[in-house]
Amino acid sequence: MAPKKLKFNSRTIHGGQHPDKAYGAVMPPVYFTSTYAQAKPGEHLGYEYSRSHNPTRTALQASLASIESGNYALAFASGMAAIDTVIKLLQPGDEVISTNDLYGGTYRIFTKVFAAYGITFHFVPMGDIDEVKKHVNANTKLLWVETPTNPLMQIIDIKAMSLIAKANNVLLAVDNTFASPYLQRPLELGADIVMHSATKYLGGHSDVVLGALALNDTALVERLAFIQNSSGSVPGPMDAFLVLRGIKTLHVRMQRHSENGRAVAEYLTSHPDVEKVYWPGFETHPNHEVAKAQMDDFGGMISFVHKDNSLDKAVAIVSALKIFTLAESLGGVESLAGHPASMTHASIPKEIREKTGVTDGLIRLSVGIEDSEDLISDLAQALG
Ligand code: P1T
Repeated sequence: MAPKKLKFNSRTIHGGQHPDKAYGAVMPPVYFTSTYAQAKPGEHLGYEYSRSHNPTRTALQASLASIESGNYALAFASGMAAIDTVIKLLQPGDEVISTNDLYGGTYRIFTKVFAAYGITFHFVPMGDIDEVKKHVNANTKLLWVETPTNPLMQIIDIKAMSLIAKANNVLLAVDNTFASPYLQRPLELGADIVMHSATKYLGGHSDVVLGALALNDTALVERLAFIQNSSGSVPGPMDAFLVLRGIKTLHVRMQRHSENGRAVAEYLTSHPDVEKVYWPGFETHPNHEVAKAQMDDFGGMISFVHKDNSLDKAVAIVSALKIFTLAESLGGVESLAGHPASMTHASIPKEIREKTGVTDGLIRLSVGIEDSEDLISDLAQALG
């Protein structure tokens, strides 16, 4: 196994990996099997049943742990399955403090699924540290942070959240989907759990749905693995293989996503008909200093609003794009455009999402790794 001390780019390729024991295959075989032969009851080669463990998944988990600077990782059937498992650590009566701007599906599982089991969720502007402190009480068990947030690219100070969590004996989980570990490693900043929709930058090619958790604590990973095995929220071996393959080019892709993100964000800012551009790389971004301190670059996720800020205008722009594909999701090599109000954030009631700035006029871009000149020409023609 490659030493843990390797630098990040090397870890994307070698972290936790070793040639397969059977024939020395450099990439782990896709172990399509549900079960494993036992010589006698309980006497086996470390694998019993693929809901519990699978060698392809094990290889992916070792890679995920390595790139997130953690001791452990667990791979899940989806990002939502990973979130579901974290919340199942809680009991009725427990309270969670979460960002007020977050993926619509996360908001949905919190408010429509787990609230019914007696868990209370507070959605707070976590850029305001005092506001977070105000909501902590004896029942608080978890801080749920998304940074950058989806879709408004707010930046939450992970170190500051970790100080609050530690002072109050509360877990801190960070959804690192938008940044990826190339840009930000929350465990190094004091988080207890890092969560990913690996469907996005980790997979990187829009061909797989998978989720992940990474962490350091042995007792905690045992509890999470127990819940996962009990619920059965595991990915198949082919999906694990695809994400492992994606991770091997994460650093090269993220570098280009960040370069193209800057070029597109600067173009949009200079456009006379664009009213507002949300991208943490701008010095004028309200949390730019925190972003600079905790991220290595600013990535390829951008949201913007046309000066009309209307549903009709947003629909006209996203429908006119030719290189950007109008689609849910993000983080693939190809550029995608989305309309959060009607797509990814439709499950958040209009009055709540509009309060945080997710208006009907908001457009979200996942800037891919094409030539930035082509992406800018496409936006130019769509903006008319
Ligand atoms: O789609 P899934 O792999 O289950 O992951 C859910 C999820 C969790 N966290 C964040 C920050 C996410 O963005 C997502 C999924 N998001 C989209 C599909 C989207 O287009 O925003």
